[in-house]
Amino acid sequence: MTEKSNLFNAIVEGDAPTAIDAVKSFIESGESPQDIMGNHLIPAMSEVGQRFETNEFFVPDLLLAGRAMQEAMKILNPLLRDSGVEKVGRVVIGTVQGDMHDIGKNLVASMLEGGGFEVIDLGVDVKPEKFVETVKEKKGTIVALSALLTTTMPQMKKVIEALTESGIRAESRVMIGGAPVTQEFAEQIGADGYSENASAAVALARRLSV
Ligand code: B12
Repeated sequence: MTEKSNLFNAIVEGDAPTAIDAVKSFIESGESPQDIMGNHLIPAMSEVGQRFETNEFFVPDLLLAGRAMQEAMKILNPLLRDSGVEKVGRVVIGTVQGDMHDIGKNLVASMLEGGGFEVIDLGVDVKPEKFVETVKEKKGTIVALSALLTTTMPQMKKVIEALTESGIRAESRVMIGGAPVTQEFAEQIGADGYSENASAAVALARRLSV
């Protein structure tokens, strides 16, 4: 078995100790934290999602895979934080109100940190006012919203409305993502950008911060 499939399988199977060892050995062999995430961890979580969709996996499998992923990220996060030489911008990220999914949001946050952004992670189930409060602290902050439920997607529009009502919409930038979110939806609610995955989110944030 190759190391790549070792890490991929460890995440899919929710085997945290093997995932940790595999991540360490990738770091030792010189693979960048961004590549470890993009080439192994994200594809593994996508596989977990697909297996759930096809009833091959159930909630306990998801939780185990999510935990293995978090353990792997604990090793990568400090490296990602240190890899950006100079901060290129500030992002406040969170999963919108009513939504508890955070695996994808956490990946985006880590990739943004690795891409040189200062990231303020508000967690899950975040109220629109909380985003507004954090944006007010500093001009030019990018708001990154995640939603995994079709029922919570309208909350993204609520955040944009709250920014408008507070008079800070013009000076902020809003990017959105999550499995059910599309470019079309982003345009519909007046978001400034959408990206499909964590790697593309970094390029998008860079575009929005110029
Ligand atoms: C894992 C999971 C859970 C876990 C969450 C654990 C956690 N800590 O996050 C648990 C078991 C807790 C869970 C609970 C529920 N879940 Co759930 N869950 C999933 C599952 C299988 C995978 C999601 C995931 O983590 N994917 C892997 C990550 C890496 O992908 P991602 O999140 O899409 O993120 C990527 C991109 O979208 C993007 N991205 C994400 N966020 C952002 C943000 C920005 C700004 C940008 C630019 C990009 C971006 O980048 C990420 C990395 O590339 C999905 C199915 C699926 N295929 O999506 C169902 C799914 C989302 N869940 C679903 C449901 C219904 C629920 C529950 C309501 C179940 C229930 N009956 O209780 C609850 C809801 C609880 C709540 N209030 O939120 C449905 C939603 C259906 C719908 N149409 O809305 C899905 C689609 C499953 C299904 N087919 O039924 N779930």
